[in-house]
Amino acid sequence: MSHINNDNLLNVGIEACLAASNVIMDATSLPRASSHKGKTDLVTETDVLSEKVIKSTIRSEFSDHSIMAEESGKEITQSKYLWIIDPIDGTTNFVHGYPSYGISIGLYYDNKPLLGIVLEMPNVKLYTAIKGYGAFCEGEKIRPSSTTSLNESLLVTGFGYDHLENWKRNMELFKHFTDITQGVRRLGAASIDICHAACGIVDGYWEYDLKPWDMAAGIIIASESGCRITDLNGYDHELEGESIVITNNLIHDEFLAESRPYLN
Ligand code: LIP
Repeated sequence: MSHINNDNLLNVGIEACLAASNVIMDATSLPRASSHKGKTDLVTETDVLSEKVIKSTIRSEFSDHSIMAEESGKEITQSKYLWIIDPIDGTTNFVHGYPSYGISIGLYYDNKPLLGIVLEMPNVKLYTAIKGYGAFCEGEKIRPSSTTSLNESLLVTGFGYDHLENWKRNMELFKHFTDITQGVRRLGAASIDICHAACGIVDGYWEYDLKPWDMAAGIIIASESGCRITDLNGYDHELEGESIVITNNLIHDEFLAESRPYLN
């Protein structure tokens, strides 16, 4: 299987993202009816339509590629290319009109991260990265912050829909880090939170129980900007792993040390 030009792959991904963003922006002036996938896990017709537009744009160029998408699931082929799609990350925010949601499209080749695209909305900002070529926001190269200690840091986290052991454990972490930092935010869209760490708006992010589509693109953008990424135990992060920690690297060891007493 021949390698496809990375710029071509990125351009098709961006085209898919922008087409879906039109669907989402058009929907913001309409009532946002939602149905429940779980107690607090919402889905809207706009999530489904955004996903259809992204998949048809990708399929029109790469009909044989594999796709994993939040609403329609997996379509695995022989291809080594796997597109991992979240059509609206931060759906709860979108439903309520809270201004932090976006589109996340990651591409993996042979199970390794290749490129990532996150479109932050409604204040539109496009984050992109190709493995080995750095990370960009609106075409400008991005770097993480240079904050060196937790007591000077602003962090962000999130809470999953299943209010079980990890959710309770994260409430304890939230309390502890709120106590020893300049603050912890909970904004509701992992892909946006991760891009904010990648460009230095926050100094670190952590979360339990994310789905691959919440973080696949963000992970590539954050690692290409120079962030450090592990799980909460300090081990290499895995897309199907239980937890993720992304920092500017300078506060990472202190963050892990402060987390340790709260981990199972
Ligand atoms: C959301 C994530 C968020 C997490 C939520 C949910 P969704 O994704 O972006 O970080 O805290 O539980 O998983 O469901 O809006 O695509």
